[in-house]
Amino acid sequence: MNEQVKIDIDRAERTEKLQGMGCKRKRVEDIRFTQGKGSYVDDLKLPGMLFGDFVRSPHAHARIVSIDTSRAKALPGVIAVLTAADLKPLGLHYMPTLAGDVQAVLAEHKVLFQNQEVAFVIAEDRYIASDATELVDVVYEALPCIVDPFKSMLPDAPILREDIQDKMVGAHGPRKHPNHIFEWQIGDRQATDDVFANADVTIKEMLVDHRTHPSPLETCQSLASFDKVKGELTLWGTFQAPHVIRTVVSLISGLPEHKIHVIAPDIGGGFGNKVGAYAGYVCSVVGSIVLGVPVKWVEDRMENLSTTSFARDYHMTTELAATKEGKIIGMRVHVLADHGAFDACADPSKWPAGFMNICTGSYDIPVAYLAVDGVYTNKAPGGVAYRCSFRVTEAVFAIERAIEVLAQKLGMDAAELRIKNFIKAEQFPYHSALGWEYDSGDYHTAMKKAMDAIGYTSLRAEQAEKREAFKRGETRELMGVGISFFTEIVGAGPAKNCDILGIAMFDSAEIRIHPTGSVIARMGTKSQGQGHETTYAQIIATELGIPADDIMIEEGNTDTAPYGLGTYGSRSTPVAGAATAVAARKIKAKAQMIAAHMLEVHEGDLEWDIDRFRVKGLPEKFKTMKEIAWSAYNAPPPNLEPGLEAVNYYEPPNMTYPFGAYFCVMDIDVDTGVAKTRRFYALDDCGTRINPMIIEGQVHGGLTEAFACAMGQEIRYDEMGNVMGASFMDFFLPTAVETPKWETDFTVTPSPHHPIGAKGVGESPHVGGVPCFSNAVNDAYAFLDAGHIQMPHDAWRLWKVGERLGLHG
Ligand code: MCN
Ligand code: CUM
Repeated sequence: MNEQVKIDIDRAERTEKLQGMGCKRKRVEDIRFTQGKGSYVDDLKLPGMLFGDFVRSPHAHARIVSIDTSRAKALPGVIAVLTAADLKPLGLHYMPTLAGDVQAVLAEHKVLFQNQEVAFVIAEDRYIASDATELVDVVYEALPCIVDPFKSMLPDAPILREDIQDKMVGAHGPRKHPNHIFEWQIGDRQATDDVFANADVTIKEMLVDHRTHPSPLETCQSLASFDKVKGELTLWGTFQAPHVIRTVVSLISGLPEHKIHVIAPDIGGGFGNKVGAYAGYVCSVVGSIVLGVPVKWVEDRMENLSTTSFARDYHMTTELAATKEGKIIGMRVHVLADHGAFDACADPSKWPAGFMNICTGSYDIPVAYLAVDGVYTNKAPGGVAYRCSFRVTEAVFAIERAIEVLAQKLGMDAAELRIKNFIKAEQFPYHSALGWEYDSGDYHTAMKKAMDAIGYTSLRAEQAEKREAFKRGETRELMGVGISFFTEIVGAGPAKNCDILGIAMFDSAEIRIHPTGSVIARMGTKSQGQGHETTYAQIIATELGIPADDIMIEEGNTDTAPYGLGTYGSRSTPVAGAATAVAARKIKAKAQMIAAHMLEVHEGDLEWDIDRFRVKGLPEKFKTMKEIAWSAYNAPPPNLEPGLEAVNYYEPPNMTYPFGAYFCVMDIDVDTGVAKTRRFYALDDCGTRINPMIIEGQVHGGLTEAFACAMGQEIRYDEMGNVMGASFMDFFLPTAVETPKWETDFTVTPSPHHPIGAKGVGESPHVGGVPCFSNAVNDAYAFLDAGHIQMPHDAWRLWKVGERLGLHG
């Protein structure tokens, strides 16, 4: 074997040992998860711990005439019953929301949605607490309610929020009606109107992204323990953003922030449901402060589905203008956003409609205008949840459905229309009409790869034949080909436009190398299943040449982790992932000085080689990172402090813009409305890929949730404001039986501004998946002049489409 081959093998072996970036490293957290050894909030048991449960409103809108807690208090085992009257003297009957509104912790004079929190019973165990909630006597006087957001701002609509009815300027400007929350506008209205007035072809469609819910396996929960002697509060909870919760608790309780210890242990799925602050958290804290013992609150499934953060409920009037050749020349969108009874959207402060203005999508659209009106209704609050990237789900749904509607009007193939309008690779960084700077992309390459993989041309040929056969009465099956080419915007975000409660949306990493060369690293983010313990270690492994197995990642304890804004909006990789790389590089710079001292050469004479610094031209003279670590504690160079650690707070210069090309082939039985997904192909480009296996897992999960939303999931209300989908009897949660098989693929277009070129991926499959399914369904019926068919596409609704089109004979 010649010398070079030996060197190559040695380097390959050393690289493999690291299990660094690009490696399909197995998820280290799964060892405990698959053995049932995870530690969740409900696993925590403290001495003397009590349990809280809510009395909830049966009405969607009603006046509270009286609350009598005496029967409940008399039940043995009941310790206390809190109502708004108890919280009011503490100033805690309302809490601030992340959207600049206030939300009732316990309802005072009125209830505004079904299952709203009215009283909090604290008892010796959960069952007693639950029994006692039925003994709290509340007298209500029902009021007319608003379920349809289009009726919110009618002149004679009942005023929902009497607490702010005189406040005609909200957190985001003037309010047009007492039930109006905000109007948000962006883009050049006049120029857009002019383009529409003169366009060859225009389309206009009301696209509804219906209300749904993330429904993580583990519901929202908290455990508060107040130490009266030390004046310290420890709060365990299902928090996607533990530091933000600490700050919020400090601001609303008046407890100094250093005396609040927030801990998010293992979390059984978040999906955006665990970003906001909930009444249950506040009540467990107040309960513990008042009683001096730990108080736990654990939501049940119905409470989770009907009260904590819902998703979507965007009613989007979407218009496109184009030339007759199919060049899109303008976009105009008006959104009516149903925010429920309180504006508790978890958006960055300046973005009341999230990043909805990414709605020009992957296309080079010269002018656009977007206006969003947020309104109150008698429904649960929330809105930003469920793999949404701050309303990018809605934005992508709007553009990807609209482009199909336009293709149909133009009589053009939907893939061809997309390709014709794509932003070209050489246009990046691309400035969109609605204000974003897309960092990088190569849409044409991705689209071509996807079309070849799915066999697009032959699918269309097969579809044409099937349509003819259907018309001849030879088959009762319709075939749809769904396409979605999405552009995401993740990694909130640059301080110039992203903050939460005034705190800039940076994130952080602290890396500490121990004398023996093993590592602990702590982040400001918090995994809920995304595999952070596995993947951050891979970044460090590659950057510092230390095996990932020697690196422990810790998140979720605000006492030990550096301040960070948490995990949502697929921001962990774009922001904390960048912080990790930068902190590692700081360590590496110091390590180089130590290595130079050890090898008695000048720093500039050293070069990095996988896991060591070696002397240029003398590869046999080297010091491994492990050796350097020992030296850092044992004999650091003179004038250099001992130790080897670094922290970085990373403020991203821009967002990252992942993208993808998705195709779905669907067969629908017109007589039953049953839709079968024959194939689903997803090509994702998230820049540099840290762990391809975790990415694939993220894509599988996100697509499964996209399938759920598009094909059946819904939080529906009847005209009385009764929530119809608040249990898994009614709310569609796909199992392995219904879930299609996923085909995944990728291209790699690194982010030019991210230290390792990585973009986020966690939400992409959901963002791209929902319109892909809906487009497949719509495409199946398109040749029958069905018009736009609204989601969700469950069998009952598709059967009704068949009825409406007279297909059932
Ligand atoms: N990753 C990678 N290479 C990339 C990008 C990401 O290997 N180029 C890996 C990351 O290292 C990380 C995972 O993929 O392990 C997701 O990373 P990222 O896209 O940065 O997203 P976050 O970690 O910030 O996760 C948030 C995102 C959101 S907002 C929702 S909602 C969602 C999602 O993640 N909720 C989830 N995926 C989820 N997956 C699980 N299991 N549970 C949830 O609650
Ligand atoms: Cu919008 S759901 Mo995720 O951002 O936690």
